[in-house]
Amino acid sequence: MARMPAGGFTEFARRAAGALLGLPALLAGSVSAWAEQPYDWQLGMQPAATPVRERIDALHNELLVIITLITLFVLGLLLYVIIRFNAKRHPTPSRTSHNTLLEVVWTMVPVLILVFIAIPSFKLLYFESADAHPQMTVKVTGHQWYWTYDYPNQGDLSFDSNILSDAQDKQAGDPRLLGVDNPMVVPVGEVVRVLVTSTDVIHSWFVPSAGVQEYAVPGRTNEAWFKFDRPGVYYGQCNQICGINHPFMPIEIHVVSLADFAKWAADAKKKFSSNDNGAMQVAAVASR
Ligand SMILES: [Cu+2]
Repeated sequence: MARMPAGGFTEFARRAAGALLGLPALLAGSVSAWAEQPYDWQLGMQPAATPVRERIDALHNELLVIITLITLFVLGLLLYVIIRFNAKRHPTPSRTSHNTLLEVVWTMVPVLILVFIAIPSFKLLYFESADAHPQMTVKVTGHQWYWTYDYPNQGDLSFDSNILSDAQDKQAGDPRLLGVDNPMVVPVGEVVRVLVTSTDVIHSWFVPSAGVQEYAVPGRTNEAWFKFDRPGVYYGQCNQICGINHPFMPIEIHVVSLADFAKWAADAKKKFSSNDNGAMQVAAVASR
């Protein structure tokens, strides 16, 4: 897997220049190498890797245009007031305190803008919430402070995913604090339903490039879905403050071909067959 090169500022300058010249296609070859994680001097968000994230980006860009126009309009009004009505040019101020038409307009226009924004926003919420035809399911369970992944379509395949040490990260080629011992593995191009829950406190399963952020609430199951459109390694983190080791429960997802997934699943079933680690670790934490 290609990794983000270390030359942070050079990459930033290259990317900024590309964006300014409107030649992002030139960089397309190197973008895939950046897809999986944040990098030094990053501008904007991580590249989208799923249809949900693409739509999130689209709404974000739409809102950016609206926000920019509103900000420029307000800036224009401010400048006009500052220049036209300052004490020197306008020594006797007007004593007008009400203007019905103006008041109706400045109430209604923001309401209409919000309604206009709400329509694509609700559409996106529905699109994100669930896919009616998932091809497989992975259950994600948050613990203080690691994740457990269950694959109900693969027998009772279940394993824990713990953070690696700095030395192990280096050895595995993982970015610091983002690598795990047992990553989640899913096939590329398949609609994967994730069921997210927790055994102790509220966690949040957050994978930026997938556009998934789902609360892991004890006694409750939340649902999300993703469909990765290209293979690779994608990273995420728990983003709900969940205790002292909150920053040390990363998420690592390997997106592989269907054939590789079948191979991995067969191996994983053997590897984790007698693995009762999850229950044991929870018991160990509980008895502390
Ligand atoms: Cu957490």
